[in-house]
This record gives sequence, C-alpha cells and structure tokens, in this order.
Amino acid sequence: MRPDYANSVGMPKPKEVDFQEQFTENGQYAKWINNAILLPIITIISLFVLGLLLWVIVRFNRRANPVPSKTTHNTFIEVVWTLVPVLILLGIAYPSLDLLAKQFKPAPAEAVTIKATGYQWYWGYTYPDHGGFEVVSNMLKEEGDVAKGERFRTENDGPKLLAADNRMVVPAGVPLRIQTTAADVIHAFAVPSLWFKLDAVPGRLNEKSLTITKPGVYFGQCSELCGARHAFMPIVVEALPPEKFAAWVKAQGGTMPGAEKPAPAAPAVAAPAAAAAPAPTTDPVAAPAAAPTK
Ligand SMILES: [Cu+2]
Repeated sequence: MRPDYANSVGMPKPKEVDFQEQFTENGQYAKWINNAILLPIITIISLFVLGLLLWVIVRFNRRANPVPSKTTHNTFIEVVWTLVPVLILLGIAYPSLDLLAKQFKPAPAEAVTIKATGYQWYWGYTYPDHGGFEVVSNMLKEEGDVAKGERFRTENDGPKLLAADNRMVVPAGVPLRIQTTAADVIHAFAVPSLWFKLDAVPGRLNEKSLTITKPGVYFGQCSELCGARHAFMPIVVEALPPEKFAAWVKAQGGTMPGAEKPAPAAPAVAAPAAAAAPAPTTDPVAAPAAAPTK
C-alpha cells in the first residue's frame, strides 16, 4: 500500500547527496543559492587553481626552466587578483544577505502561532490561537518493541525512528509563527525540508516565520544533544489544506479564531509524559481503540 504521506514528503531519500527537496519559499531560495551560485563558483575556482598548480609544476620545474625569472612585481596581475575576488565575494554577499533578511522577517499579524516545547524526550505542540490545547508527540516504536495492545509504527506513520504518534498539524499556504522553548534542557526544533533549525531553550522563546507551500508530511529530529534519548524524539509536521486544519482543530477540542466560544472543551490528545519513559507502558491513550487480545 502507498503510504498516505507519499504525495508530498520532506525526508531523507536513499542515495541523496543534495539538500532535501524544499517546501518553503526561503528553502527553495536557499537551495537555489547553493546549487546555482555557490557550487558553480567553488567548482570553477577549484579547477582554476588546480590548473595553475599543474601549469607551474610542468612549465616551471628546474629541468624545464633552469634560469628562473627575477620578476617581483606585475601591476596588472596584482590589480586583477585583488579585484576579481572582491567582485566574487560581492556577488555571493548580495543573495546571502538577502536570504538572511528574509529568514529574519517577522511573521505577519494574521500568522498561525504554534509553540513547540522540547521535553526529555518528546515534543509538545501548543496552539495558543486555537484555545491553547497541547498535542504531545512521542516517537512510535517498532512492532516488536511495544507491550501487547500498545500502538506501534506502521508504514503510514512514516519511516522508522522518524514517525510520531501525534503530529504537529499546521495549515498549508498560510503564514506560520513557530515558537520554540524547552521545559528541561536545551533541544532544537529542526525540519530540513522546511529549511529551519531553531534552538528550544528553557526560559526563552525563539521564533521563526514560514509558509509551507504544499500540503504534506515533513520529518525532522531534535538537533541538540539533550540526553540519553536525544535520538528518539522525531518531529513530524503535517501540513493540511486550511479547511482540513480547521476540522482537525475542532476534533482536538480547540476553536478557530473568530468562531464563537464552544462549551468547555476536553483537553486534547495529550498523552501523559510517562509514555516517553524507556520502559514500555500500558497507556490507554496510546493504545489503539480496538486492541487485539491474543
Ligand atoms: Cu531533544
């Protein structure tokens, strides 16, 4: 069966040497700077220097050139080898600073805010614009590693070590304001295909604005060494069309901004923190509704 995240997906692919495919405007711009400007310049300079070295080795060794020239100055060459690197650096600086400015541009007022909190060792996603509910996201274990009746990873959830039980659901095509913080130690919130890596520091709020161009699923990982299970706190961002996002918010007991206040909502899918503990738990929230009894 074709996994449901296969339409538009940000994740590492076998034999990939380039950056991952980008699903934000800044990401596409940055990847373009790398592939269209930096890589060609680096390649040309490297080949040029290699050519000069070979020329010197062949043409000016002691046998080929027994009487060396005593020249110490050549104004023309000195001007050229100063000016050309200056122009190359200016050519690189312009798009680099432009990208930097775009990356630091604050989110517009109508952006959807999601706060990602790092915990040892899982993520919590809070939706302050939608009633403030929190979604707790734990890595899905493999079938053989869970207690009987507990939920395990399937192909639809994502690749091994990258799949999570509850995803960070966001609207696609809408500006997002991602805020990060942490409850215990420093973590880092990073999704390569959305072109960001943002430290999650206790007592601080870091902010990033971005717009995901296509609905899809985008995988990332905690990127700051945060303890024993650092490698097992994946990030899964699922971008939905705005109307599906609104339905999801409602299903979590949240409210859309502008909608009238509902009856006191039950807290969302917040699974207890204990589910992150190394020992398998028999957490009823994490278990599938129809647990097989064998
Ligand atoms: Cu971490």
